[in-house]
Amino acid sequence: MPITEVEKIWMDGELVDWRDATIHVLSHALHYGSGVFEGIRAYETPRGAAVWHLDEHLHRLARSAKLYHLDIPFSHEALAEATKDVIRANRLDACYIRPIAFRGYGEMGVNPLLAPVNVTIAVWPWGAYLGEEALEQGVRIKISSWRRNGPNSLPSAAKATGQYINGVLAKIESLKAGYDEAIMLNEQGSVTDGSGENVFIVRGGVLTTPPIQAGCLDGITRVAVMTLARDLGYEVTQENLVRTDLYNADECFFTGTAAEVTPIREVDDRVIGEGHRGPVTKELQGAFFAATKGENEKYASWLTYVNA
Ligand code: PPE
Repeated sequence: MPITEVEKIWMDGELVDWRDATIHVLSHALHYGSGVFEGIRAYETPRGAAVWHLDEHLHRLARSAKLYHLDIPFSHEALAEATKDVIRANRLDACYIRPIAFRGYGEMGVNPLLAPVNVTIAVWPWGAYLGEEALEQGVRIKISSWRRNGPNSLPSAAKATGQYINGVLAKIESLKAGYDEAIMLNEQGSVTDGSGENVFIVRGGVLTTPPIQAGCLDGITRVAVMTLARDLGYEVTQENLVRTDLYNADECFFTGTAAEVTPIREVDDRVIGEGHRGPVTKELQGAFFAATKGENEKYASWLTYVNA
């Protein structure tokens, strides 16, 4: 998806011009995938831009960094302020936010421990991840022939840049085969997640999503949607799923910061439910967007106002 350029990027404590936010080709992270990152969104609300679950995202960034012994030279509070600053500097009402902490320039070789750590936060307007029409019509997905990296190889508890090369394989395979997105199974054959989304099914009015131990990212949208669903009176369970659970579901959908709540209308050429967005998915999408836009006071604590 092409990037929409804005004016400023926060880089190691300063706001720099978009074009000046560059790094050296011998940066450690480029060669060894030694970075940790987040994907966050800010939404337009009647009180201006508000960041969705900012603290949770920064906590997950810290957990990812801990796994790789990467010391982020900025506090949680400093990164939260920087996020608000860069949104204000670019005068954006709604945007995607990409903080990344990575091993920079100065050392070569796999050992990352002596390389400097750089931190940047970029923001830009980013529409619907899988296309605007996907939010209503749903997407067609393929179960990938590539297995998801497991807890003792590249642990999905961390959101590290190098780990995404696993999802890149699955995504390419699905696109070349004519689908919109992939879902990966783990080595045991249980469903994990998409290349950039968690997955839910609806069966007889009950929502089920794989447990994070299956090998999916501990998605922040996943947790928010579980809460929204329970608050709407739905039973929600976390259970291992096999591919036929997806084929036979009444409804199926993705969640993610970028993907938001995206219906899945086909899995491996099997039509799910009526072949378009189902009623439970629609209701959850409505609840999700109402919360992101600050229209539901119950979830006010999920938003951090940029101009508070
Ligand atoms: N699984 C994966 C593998 C994943 O990358 C994401 C986020 C999720 C699940 C959902 O997590 P959360 O955003 O916390 O609800 N993917 C991010 C990056 C996508 C990209 O293409 O880059 C995102 O949605 O920001």
